Amino acid sequence: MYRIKSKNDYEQSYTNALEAPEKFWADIAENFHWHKKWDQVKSGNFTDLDFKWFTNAKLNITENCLDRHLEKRGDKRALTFEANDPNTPTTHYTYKELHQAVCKTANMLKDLGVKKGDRVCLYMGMVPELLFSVLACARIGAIHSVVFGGFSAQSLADRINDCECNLLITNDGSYRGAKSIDLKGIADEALETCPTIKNVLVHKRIESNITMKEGRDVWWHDLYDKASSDCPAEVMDSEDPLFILYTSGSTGKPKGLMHTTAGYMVWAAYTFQNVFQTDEQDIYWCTADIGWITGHSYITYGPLLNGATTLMFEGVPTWPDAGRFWQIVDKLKITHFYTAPTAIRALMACDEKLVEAASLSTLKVLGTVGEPINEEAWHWYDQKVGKKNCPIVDTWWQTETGGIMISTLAGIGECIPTYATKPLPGVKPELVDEKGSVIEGNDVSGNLCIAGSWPGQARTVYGDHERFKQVYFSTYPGKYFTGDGCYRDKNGNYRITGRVDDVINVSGHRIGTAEVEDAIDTLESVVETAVVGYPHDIKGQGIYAYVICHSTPSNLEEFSKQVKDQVTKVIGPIAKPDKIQVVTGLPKTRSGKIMRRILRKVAEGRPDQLGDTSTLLDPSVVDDIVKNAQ
Ligand code: 7RM
Repeated sequence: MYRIKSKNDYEQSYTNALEAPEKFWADIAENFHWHKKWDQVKSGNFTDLDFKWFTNAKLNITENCLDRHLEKRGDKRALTFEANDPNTPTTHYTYKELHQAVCKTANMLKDLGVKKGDRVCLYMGMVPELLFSVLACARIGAIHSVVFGGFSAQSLADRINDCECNLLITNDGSYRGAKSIDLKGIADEALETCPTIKNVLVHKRIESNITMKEGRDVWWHDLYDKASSDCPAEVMDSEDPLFILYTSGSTGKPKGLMHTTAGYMVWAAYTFQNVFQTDEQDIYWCTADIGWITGHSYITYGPLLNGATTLMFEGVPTWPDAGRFWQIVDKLKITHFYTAPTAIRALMACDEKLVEAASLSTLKVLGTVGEPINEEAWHWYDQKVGKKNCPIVDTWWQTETGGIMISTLAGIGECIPTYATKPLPGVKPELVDEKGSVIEGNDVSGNLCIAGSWPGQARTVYGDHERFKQVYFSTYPGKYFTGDGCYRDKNGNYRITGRVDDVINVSGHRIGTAEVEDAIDTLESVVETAVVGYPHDIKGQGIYAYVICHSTPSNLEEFSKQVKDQVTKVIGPIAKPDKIQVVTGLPKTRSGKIMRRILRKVAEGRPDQLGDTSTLLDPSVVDDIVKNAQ
């Protein structure tokens, strides 16, 4: 097996992975089921951007998630589903049952004409059928592209069109707390501009009045009940694409990061096992949505590859009340709980009695992901949830990295509030200064880069390898640039300080300032927009938009609502600006670049720290901005 058991063991593994990576990763890969083993463990580099792992090996990831466990764990619970409504009975699927469900789903996809290499878009609520669909795609070699159910019709259409999906799987609607989301209605709107979609497979979750388009739309239950539960796995090459997942960056539209089969599998499995340290009887719960990378790697693939029991929760932390998470922990005897700082901060702001009413005695390990955790939230999590008795793993990673890169290993490493601490074996973090020089030694800060390839790394931006190169490998040639700032303390522990580019992290969701600006600019009354992030007590960062209008709006409140509605329409509610300021000009340099530093300081409420503004074309715009700050 590949479980690290002690601090010494970690140090030894780290050294081995550094000094003899081929042997190190081959030994780990031996634990999986292969139709054919690799010719070479690792090849390529960060200059030619042709890195590959386990070349020419043949496998199917779902055989490793499911079939491989049937003999030893066939009757063990693989998946538990907790519905939005607390009165709905919890459902469980054993490994045998999940295997059958995935095979049936895979056969449905085949009946609809889906073939190896085809792209399938999944726009669904957090229901078991979403997880079945993800694995069904992998079973037959189709590439899944999951789009978070909170995105707008336009965002969905952009993602479908970018990778030319031919099947969309959706729900009639989904439940989220007291609300329901009209997924099929939004999908119908999106599909008006998606010529490549041939069929829509609709799983019924809510009883809503939707229209089924003749010849295009089919009901899940009509096909599922008839589908055979026998579906041999497609034999895939190690570097065949497994999935595409869109994420925002500094510029332009979201990028479709592409992950391939073998490297991703090994990384998801290895990092899950070592960071969380689950035992056979444990019950693991990650509260993310499968629409994000965390839900791919740590609800779906990581836990199942290790034969763990994974919980999927449909609802939200604050409904019917803000004790829901804690009630679920007690009810389902959760041992490992993995959530985002934003959820912790939101629950921390609610009545303490709700968390105190729960026993939480089954918990062994807590985790956080998605954004920097502040000291106060860390201690609340440690005391109120962990009862000072559970290690907290602060896991730093990205959509691009496929799995956890820097984190404490539960029960093995040191837990330091606000620190991700140490890199996983195979990860070489480097701090780099503005000029691109590596900053050696400890007690230093810089831009976080990773020096060489690791198995779980995204291989490209779908359909745009040049953009992949430009975004991640051109700032510091020969290194992968993460976009994050980082501090390394005197003992070599890493603390991620946040994005250093034009990406805002709102409640753990990545939002590009350019995307929000483009959305607002589509309003006819708007000339130009500049968007920045500012510190927000619950969300981590809020969105602040400075907008220049053709003529000053007569009703500012109404105008703000228009702006918010437009962003919701173009991107989705997660990108809605919190503050909107109408301005007459933006602080631009002589070369026409917006000086965002100034806008950030004003948004932060620190107009006293603007610094040097002498290079501005018209420094007087700053006075106006400061005077009318929100
Ligand atoms: C897993 C995920 C990635 C960005 C990343 C960081 C931030 C994630 C942490 C964190 C501080 C953490 N993927 N981030 N984890 N910052 N501490 N433990 O979130 O692609 O959606 O976002 O999230 O800025 O670059 S992601």
